[in-house]
Amino acid sequence: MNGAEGLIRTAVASGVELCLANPGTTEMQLVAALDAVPGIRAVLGLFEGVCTGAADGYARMNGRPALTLLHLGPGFANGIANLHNARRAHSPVVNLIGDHATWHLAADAPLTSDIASLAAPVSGWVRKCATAASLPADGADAIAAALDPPGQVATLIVPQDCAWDRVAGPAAPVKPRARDTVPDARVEAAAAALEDGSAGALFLGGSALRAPALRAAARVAAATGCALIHETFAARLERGPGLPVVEKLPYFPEQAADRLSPIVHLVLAGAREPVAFFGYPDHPSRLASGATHVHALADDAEDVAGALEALAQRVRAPARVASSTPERVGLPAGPLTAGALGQAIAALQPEGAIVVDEGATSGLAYFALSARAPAHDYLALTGGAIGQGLPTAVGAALACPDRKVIAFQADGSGMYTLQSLWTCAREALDVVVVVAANRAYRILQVELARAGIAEPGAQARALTDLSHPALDWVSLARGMGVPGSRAETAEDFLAAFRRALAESGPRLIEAVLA
Ligand SMILES: Cc1ncc(C[n+]2csc(CCOP(=O)(O)OP(=O)(O)O)c2C)c(N)n1
Repeated sequence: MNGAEGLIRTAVASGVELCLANPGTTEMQLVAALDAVPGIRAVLGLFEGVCTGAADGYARMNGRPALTLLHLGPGFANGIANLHNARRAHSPVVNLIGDHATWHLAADAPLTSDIASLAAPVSGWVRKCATAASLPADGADAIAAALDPPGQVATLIVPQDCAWDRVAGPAAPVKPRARDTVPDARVEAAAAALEDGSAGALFLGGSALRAPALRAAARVAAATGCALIHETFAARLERGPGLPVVEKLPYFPEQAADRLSPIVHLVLAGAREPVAFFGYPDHPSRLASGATHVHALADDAEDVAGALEALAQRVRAPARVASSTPERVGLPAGPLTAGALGQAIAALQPEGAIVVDEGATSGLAYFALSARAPAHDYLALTGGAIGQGLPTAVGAALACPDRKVIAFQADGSGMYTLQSLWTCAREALDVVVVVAANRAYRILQVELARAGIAEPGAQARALTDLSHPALDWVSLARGMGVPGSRAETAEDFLAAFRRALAESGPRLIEAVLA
């Protein structure tokens, strides 16, 4: 077999089941190998940011890496923003990037570029395959590297001659490293801090937002009275009956600092110490003041759930705590404000939904309103690089074909990777896209005001306005094979959302906000 087939056979043996691809000439052997070897579903994305964001969403829901198949430096570069988000989400992803044949690089043909330099900032592991003979083992190493706790982006550059030259066969899968156990001393220190009678909080992130860790955290809270707060942008937060309602740390630094200021002991589990999203004059980067003692219980690469369980035992927590019961918010009526939109989604989202929130300013109300909705997963924009929502919804739907995916999508961010809609249609993905059409880069208008620009000039207004011309999302969706409708009142939206939830396959609702 050739190197490409050896690599794909290795990937199948390693448990890989999905390849999100936008290939070119240098990937033709790899494309052919996806047919020669059964076991990997190949899904075309019409822009590389769709492929990389979908790999992120898939990993968040499935825990296993998908392959991306990308074309040299420029193709990879188109996928970097969502790999940045994947890196922040600690998602395992394996990028396969075809490159020119080793001997052709010296010719400096038009598509030649320094791929390794492009890959480095978003990849925890980068290797360029040297010969066909090593390609299958390089693939096994890449997959194990992606799964290295807590999960990371691994990038394998595959010169085309390595893909077409003959190899002896596939390589054996490499066992990924296990998470390290947290030393007792840290559990002890966290317990002492939370039991000393002053205000304490567990600050949760990464794998601490998954059910087993959340249940242990709830028990710690029951025993010590500590608050449960989670990082502002969760890769995957499990919510629902049996799980505690966890507060989200506010986004704006003043509000976040206010929330943290009464806390004497802040214990980190799976999260790093919170910092401001941006630097502002006269505001420190750290959100906790000098009066708050920060204790690191567990890094996300460690056994966070085990550490929280050990902490629960150490503080003699009850074996179980009364859990939240599902509680639906009422139905909104009248003008379709962002609040009404969030309320409508929270009121109707089905049990088992996966909610991908790139609603930006329009999504703010939804989070609290859905706190007691039936069991669901909530996925946020981890790295601030917008254009993540629709691709992540694609990946979540590919990972969980039996669950309804709701993509709560701000319009400006949605335009970065709207080609995702075509992949939804082609793969018949069960995704309901709700576009919060405020026809503005609203957050940037807020930031202009925060920067003291009370009356933005014509250019500043133009650079934050999306209303001329207004985007016609129903037509954009139709053009990519997704049926859509437009809602202008809460009642309109409720009717359209009910219909979309009752049907299967992709649907889009443009919610024109009041
Ligand atoms: C890749 C990338 N490009 C640009 C930005 C800067 N940016 C942040 S928010 C934003 C606009 C968001 O508008 P929209 O998605 O419509 O949400 P809204 O603020 O209106 O709620 C932009 C351009 C970014 N964060 N990431």
